[in-house]
Amino acid sequence: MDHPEAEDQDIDEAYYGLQEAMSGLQIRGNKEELQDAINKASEILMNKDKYVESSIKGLEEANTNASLVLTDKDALQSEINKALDILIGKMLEVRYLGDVNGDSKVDTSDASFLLKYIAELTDLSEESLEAADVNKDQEQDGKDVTQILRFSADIMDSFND
Ligand SMILES: [Ca+2]
Ligand SMILES: [Ca+2]
Repeated sequence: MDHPEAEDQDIDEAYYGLQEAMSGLQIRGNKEELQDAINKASEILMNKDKYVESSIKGLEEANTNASLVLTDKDALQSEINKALDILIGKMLEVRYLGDVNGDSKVDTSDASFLLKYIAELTDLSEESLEAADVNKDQEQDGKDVTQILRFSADIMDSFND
């Protein structure tokens, strides 16, 4: 123990080396989930017409941010998680055009919800009204019901045919 200080320094160096190695592990955070979410979000964004416009607001921005994190070699796991949370949150808000009752499907029950609204038997939320206006003429009427029924019966692939 002639040079106790030198020894301390060695320990310090070893400690910092370990810390660096550990942050190195952190840097190689798992990006698989993020990649999956980005793929799904990109698919939605490529088929914007299928969705209620206001429901995909903010998705593009969240997807762009997530993509930046994905390509950032130094991205920490915490940053990856944050980007993933935001992106998934935005995707949960996404709603199909024609999905009047908001159950993530477009089928005959959406047509009957809309019929009840037209007959003034029920009220619909702002978002449901936007989802109901499938031909985007700013009105919820029989034409939309017909299109939803045709869509449900697979007679049309999208509301833009
Ligand atoms: Ca539905
Ligand atoms: Ca309409």
